[in-house]
Amino acid sequence: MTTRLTVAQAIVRFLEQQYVERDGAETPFFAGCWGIFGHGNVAGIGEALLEREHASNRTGEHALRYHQARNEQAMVHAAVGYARHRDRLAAYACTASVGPGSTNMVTGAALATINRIPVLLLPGDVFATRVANPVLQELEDPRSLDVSVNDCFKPVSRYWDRINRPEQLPLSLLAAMRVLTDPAETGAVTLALPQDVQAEASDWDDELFARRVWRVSRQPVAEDAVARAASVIRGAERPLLIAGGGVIYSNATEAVRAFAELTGTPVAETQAGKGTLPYDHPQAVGAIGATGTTAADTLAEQADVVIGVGTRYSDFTTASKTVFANPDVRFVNLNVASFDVHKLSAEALLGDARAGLEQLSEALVGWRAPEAHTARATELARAWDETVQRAHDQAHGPLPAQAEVLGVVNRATRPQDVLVSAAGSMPGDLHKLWRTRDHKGYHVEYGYSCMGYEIAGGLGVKLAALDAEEDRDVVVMVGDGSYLMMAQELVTAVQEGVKLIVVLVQNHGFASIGALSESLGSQRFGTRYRYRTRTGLDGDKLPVDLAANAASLGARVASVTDLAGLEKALAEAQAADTTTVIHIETDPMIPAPDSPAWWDVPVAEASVLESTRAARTAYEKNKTRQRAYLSPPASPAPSSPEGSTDPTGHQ
Ligand SMILES: Cc1ncc(C[n+]2csc(CCOP(=O)(O)OP(=O)(O)O)c2C)c(N)n1
Ligand SMILES: [Mg+2]
Repeated sequence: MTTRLTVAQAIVRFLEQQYVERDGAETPFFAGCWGIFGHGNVAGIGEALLEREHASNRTGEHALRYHQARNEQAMVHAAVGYARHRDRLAAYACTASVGPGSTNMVTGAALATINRIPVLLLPGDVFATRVANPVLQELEDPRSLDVSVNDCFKPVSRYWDRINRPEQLPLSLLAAMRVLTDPAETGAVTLALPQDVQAEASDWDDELFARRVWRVSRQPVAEDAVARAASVIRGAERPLLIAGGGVIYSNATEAVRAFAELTGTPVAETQAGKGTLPYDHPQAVGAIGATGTTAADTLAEQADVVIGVGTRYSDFTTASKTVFANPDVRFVNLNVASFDVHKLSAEALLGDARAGLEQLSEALVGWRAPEAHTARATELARAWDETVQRAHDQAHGPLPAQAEVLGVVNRATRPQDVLVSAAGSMPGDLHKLWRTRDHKGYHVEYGYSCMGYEIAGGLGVKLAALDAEEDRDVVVMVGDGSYLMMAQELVTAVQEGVKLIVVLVQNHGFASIGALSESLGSQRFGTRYRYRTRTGLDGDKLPVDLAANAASLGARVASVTDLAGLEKALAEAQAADTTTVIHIETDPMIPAPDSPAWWDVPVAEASVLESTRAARTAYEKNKTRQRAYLSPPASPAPSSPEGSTDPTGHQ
């Protein structure tokens, strides 16, 4: 049997029938489709979504839900926020018009791919038939008419294709689904859709539209690898486990806790892995790396075996390859992606985080880290928590410090509420200071650290919580710089009746880059929002009123001047049905308690500025601490039963 549909209609029908299954639970993969229409998709994907909305309204059948956004980059952020909160088991498609609408999505694509979060991008493309070319917004590359702006998606997509003929579609759709649902492969998937092809009809085999279930099975780690890793860990005196985002996505937080309690290993967390253990678990030592706690970073410095689970070891995690300072340090990595599992010359445990941790726990029965090590980790964590408390209670004036604002928000929110942030001084402060009490309670996008993710990403998280029927407030913390870059999805939150609580921290510029700039000798140049004078951008503060701006976008707004006001406004926002923006001004010159670790940001090697020359001297000293971690895995080969290690069974 066949059905006659356009390419766009076939895509929508196909997407509606894709399901994933993990641990026996089967759920639809696509929550819907975000879109902004233009001539490149209005009568293609746009028409197809309209037909399905009509059908759904008429008969109640399952159809792809359409969401309107204000900006294509932001709609990809919303899609990513959604998919991350759903542990990558559900995602969105995003349709954009040919040209600028499409390239607006490139940043979102990079963000998705870097964070390993699935999103299906459907940029419109120029006519495949080329009869009327060049069309409005066409690139016209004189070297090849086969090039369009959508080629920009290639390096930021895990799968990229252009559908030039209807016959090509089925295989590409299946390839897209394979990548989107594979935890080792996932990221942005781009199917560029020429505007004429979207509207072209074909007779499709009905099997294309049959319900299809993609199994996300928990790949166990090979037994010989488990045995090797266990022998390395058994030799450890100062082990440290690092929990990355893969722990959360794999639902392996309980397995980490069991492993930690069984072996006495302390647990540190990356940005994406934060929340793996509640902050007050005796073996939780908090944030690792450049924005790490004194507890985690001290333990990392001395660790002889580092067990990295579901982490890609970004420079923030490794403090630019300085934080693991023990000359004999060895790594054991558990990761579903081969690309990540071999990093830092680790003993490689390729497989699912939960399955692998269970295997490792079994292989380590009877072994514990020295009691003194476990007890010391608890002590160090307690000392850091006292630092956090002091930062919350510093009573700085006349304007509060940002750390105090975080403290009030942390106290006012429930354990299950989700904190969302992405760029500026907030992620580092939150990584160190936020007391996470639920494994989905902390959502900071720090793979791409993209200014503008905050509100759009928060909208996606809230949609995900609603779809999963979870009672969670989503609290977005955003700086004035990020807000000015991309605040407009507040309109979408209002349109969708989706409630966000946005805490907007006004400090008149880029405080984070200001502090970084100063530490690197660049004197906060270009980081304050000030009027131009004869000497530069060093006049009075700009007269922007972000509270008025938020109100103009339809949000409830509370403008507060102190912490008591913030507390009251948060309580009112929690009681409200609609999105609230709470505007508070802070003192940008008061940093959060410092992390002991370093971050490699190059300083000019030659300069007339004394501040730069001083910073360069410090830089060169720090550079000498960097390590390559090239020492090959040194574990013994496992002893095999029957004297054979050949997996094929041949002697
Ligand atoms: C899209 C984008 N552009 C530039 C940067 C570099 N950057 C990182 S933080 C920052 C300033 C953020 O300002 P704001 O949101 O006010 O936060 P604050 O630093 O004041 O806490 C900049 C420019 C970035 N991360 N993302
Ligand atoms: Mg700012």
